[in-house]
Amino acid sequence: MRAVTTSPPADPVVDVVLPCLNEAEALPWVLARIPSGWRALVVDNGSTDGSAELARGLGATVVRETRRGFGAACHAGLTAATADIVCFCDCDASLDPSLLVPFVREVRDGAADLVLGRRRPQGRRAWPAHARAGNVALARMLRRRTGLALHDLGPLRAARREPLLALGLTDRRSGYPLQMVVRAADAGWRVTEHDVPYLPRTGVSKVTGTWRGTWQAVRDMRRVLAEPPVPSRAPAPSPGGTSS
Ligand SMILES: Nc1nc2c(ncn2[C@@H]2O[C@H](COP(=O)(O)OP(=O)(O)OP(=O)(O)O)[C@@H](O)[C@H]2O)c(=O)[nH]1
Ligand SMILES: [Mg+2]
Repeated sequence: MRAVTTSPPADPVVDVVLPCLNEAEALPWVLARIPSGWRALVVDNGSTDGSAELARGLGATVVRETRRGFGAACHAGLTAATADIVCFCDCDASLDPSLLVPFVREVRDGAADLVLGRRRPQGRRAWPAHARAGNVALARMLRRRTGLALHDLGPLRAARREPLLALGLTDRRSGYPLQMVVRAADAGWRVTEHDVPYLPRTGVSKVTGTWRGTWQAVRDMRRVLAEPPVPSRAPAPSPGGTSS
């Protein structure tokens, strides 16, 4: 495996937010796939397995977030980012961050405002059946709520930093990725979706592999879908209506 021992770029063109809770096993694989010139922002959410030290040693910038929750970690990364374009990727080696290169190009070229990866599971272990079924139902509700022809709420995504901050996202748990899409749609962003391979995660499953995690995620998502449209401080980053 390619070792990443360079220091983080001082003036990154892209920041990649990597929410991380005990992902020491996966970190070398993930960080080796960050495109050169981009900065890996590993948001350590209270890991006890040495993830933070390992990430730093592999050349990533480590942000600490003491409040638990996927959304808390993602939002801490977004707040710490400085690049014009910010990407998100899980830190469990289920998704290859190098696949973000065309996503970033699409945002930079002004062809889309938010680009999402539609997870295509590689093998049965990648996505438990109950999680897959839940995702299908959720995508249906999302299409009804936003009018966007989306099929997944994948964690691999890219958008411009300042408009993302202006969405004023408030969810700090599993509803964060859904709230991002709903508010972007309400603000008239063009949201696109592209297939990405979804690999069996490395390390211990925390959400979709457990009933408790799945149940909490469903509750968080329901709450977000029930929110009335929020008058947005975030106009579409570039001219144009929504498409997919
Ligand atoms: N679940 C969870 N994940 C967090 C948290 N903070 C950071 N993360 C990271 O967020 C990413 C997504 O979480 P995962 O546990 O992979 O969630 P998932 O992909 O839905 O389900 P599994 O891969 O089956 O656990 C991983 O990189 C986690 O390490 C947190 O408080 N809870
Ligand atoms: Mg995962």
